[in-house]
Parts: sequence; structure tokens; C-alpha cells
Amino acid sequence: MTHSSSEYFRIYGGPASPYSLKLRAVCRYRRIPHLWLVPQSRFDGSGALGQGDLDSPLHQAAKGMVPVVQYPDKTFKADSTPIMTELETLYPDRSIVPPHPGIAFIASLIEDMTDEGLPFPMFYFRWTTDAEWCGRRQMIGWNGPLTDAELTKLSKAFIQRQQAQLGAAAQIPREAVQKPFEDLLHALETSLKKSFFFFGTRPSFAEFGLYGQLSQYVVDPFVSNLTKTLAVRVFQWTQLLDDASGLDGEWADPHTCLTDELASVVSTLAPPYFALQDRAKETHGRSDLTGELRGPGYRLKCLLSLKHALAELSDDDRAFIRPFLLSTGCWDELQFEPGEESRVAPVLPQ
Ligand SMILES: N[C@@H](CCC(=O)N[C@@H](CS)C(=O)NCC(=O)O)C(=O)O
Repeated sequence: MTHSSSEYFRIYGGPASPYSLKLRAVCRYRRIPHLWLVPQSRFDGSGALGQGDLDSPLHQAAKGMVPVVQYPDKTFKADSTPIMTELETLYPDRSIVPPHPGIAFIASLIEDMTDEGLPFPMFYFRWTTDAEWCGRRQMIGWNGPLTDAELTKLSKAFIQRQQAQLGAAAQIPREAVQKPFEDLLHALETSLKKSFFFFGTRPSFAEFGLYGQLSQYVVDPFVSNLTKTLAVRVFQWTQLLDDASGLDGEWADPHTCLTDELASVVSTLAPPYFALQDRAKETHGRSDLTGELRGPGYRLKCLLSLKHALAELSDDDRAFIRPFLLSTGCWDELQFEPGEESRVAPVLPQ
């Protein structure tokens, strides 16, 4: 079966963008007709994405970020998580939302923890230990064939830009970033001994969030070696999730889902995630979060939306997941603080 070009979702992604690869993996698994496009010769590594070429789809989309998705109706939308949610309503088959509302909440929580909490260690190693290789690799991805001289010039500018974004965090000792990452690898490796999926034999929001970030960890030289050495299952699992279009699985009975293995994955993800959220509250605790698309403001918007979703669950569904959330250190963090309830802004594609 072929599709007419008007039926495709066009994913404009970056060559090393975890959110772009997450969205592509979702479309592949869900068998949603899509095209993968990395706009060529559009990004010289200095300014914000999409500001260079007026014809660039990224410029037209005016989001300054990837992924940007052009829907079949030609509109451009950004923000991978709400796009995934919107795809659920457009395509009911092969859903990635577990049917039990409490389990679905946990899947969304894990997705947000990975989306928001795992980029930092990745970004840290990418622009310290691995900067030279990662900068060169990305500029080839964004620009196509380049001479050595061109590549050196572009990658220098790009590395400088990225290191400026990392800022003082580059001074954090390597061991302090590496240890939590190794703990996560260990928890995941243990979980993968029993099952490749958290909630049955098919992937949910949680696995795709994890996959998006791990897709980079298995490529960047230092962390890739670490992953290959410490966690062969994690490495191979990312290959599976990259294209799970042929996979057919089932959701498990919710009573069998909240395992010790899952608890140890969530307990490992929770402390760095909530620490980042505390910092986001300090900087964005009062501002309007509606238009935020990434960074601390966006992070806080997602947390408030999760708190709202937990509060909206039925009493039974909330009671069902409460012991799990308590034992993993999440329950208290997911309760509204005074004044927060009125600041909830829906997380929608923009
Ligand atoms: N909330 C957004 C975050 C996307 C994001 O942070 N994208 C990064 C690359 S992975 C980006 O576009 N950065 C822009 C830049 O570096 O100029 C999503 O889930 O899609």
C-alpha cells in the first residue's frame, strides 16, 4: 500500500535530537505514515534553529526547535509529548497509552521524567568529554558533505554555542553526573532481564520517552562505551525500540505491572527529576507558563499538568497507584503546593 504525499506527517528532526527520534519511533511503532527530514544546509551552528534560511521549514514553522511536525493539513506543530497525545486521538490503533488510567498516569510520569531529567547527563558528557566528536558529527548531519576546513569551522562554532548553554554546569565533577547514570543503567538492565516492556508486551509513553534519550546515550562515545560495558541489554533494547513496527503485544493485567523492578527504575529517575523541578520553581515559580516549549518553564508546566492529572483520577485509580508512588519517592512531590492549582496550563501542541 502506498500513501499519497498529502497523508504524511513530516517530522523535521535533528540528527542528534532525542525528542525527534522519540517521535519517529512512535510513528514507526504506530504505523503512522510519516517522513523523516533533517533540513540540510540550514544550520551553521551559531544562531537558533531555523533562523538562517527563509525557505527552511524550520524557519516557516518559527518554533526555533526540533522536532517540528508538519501535519497532513500543512500546519506546523511543536512539542513531542502533546503531539504524541494528539496522535492518539487521530489514530486509535496501536495506542501507547495503557488502558488502566492509573497505569497510564505512571507511563506519562516516566515519560516526563526521562524527557526532562535525562537530557542533562547526556548534554553534560556531549559537550565536555565528547564535544569534539559530537560537534563534528552534528554539523555533518545538518549540512551534508563538507570539506575538512568547512567542518572544522562549523563544528568549532557549534561546540562553543553548546558549551555556552552548558555554562557553569560543565564544572560539576564527572563522577557526580556519571554515578546516577550508572545507577539508572543498572536498574534498567535488571528490569530488562524479566521483560522488555513495563506494562505488558508492548511499549507505552514510558518506553518511548526512555528510548528517545537513550538513543543518544548509545551513540555519544563516552556514554556509549559505558552503556555497552555495563548494560548490554539496554544497548540492544534501544535498537528494538528504534523500529518496533513489526511488534504485536498485549497490555498486562494492571495488578502485575507495578513490580519491584519498575519501582527501582522510577526511584532512580525521581531524585534528579524533582531536583530540577525545584530549580525550575525558583526561576519560574511565578511566571505565566502557557507558551513555554522547553527549559525550566516548560518543565514546570509539565509537572503541574501531571499533578492535575493525578488529582483528576478517580479515587480508586489514585488509591491503586498511591503505594507505588509513595515507595518511589514521588507521591508527595506530585501533590499541589498552595497556589499551584491555578497555574496549571494545558500541555498542547503549539
Ligand atoms: N519540549 C520539546 C523539547 C524539544 C527540544 O528541546 N529540542 C532541542 C533539540 S533536542 C532543540 O530544538 N534545541 C534548539 C537549539 O538547540 O537551538 C519536545 O518535546 O519536542
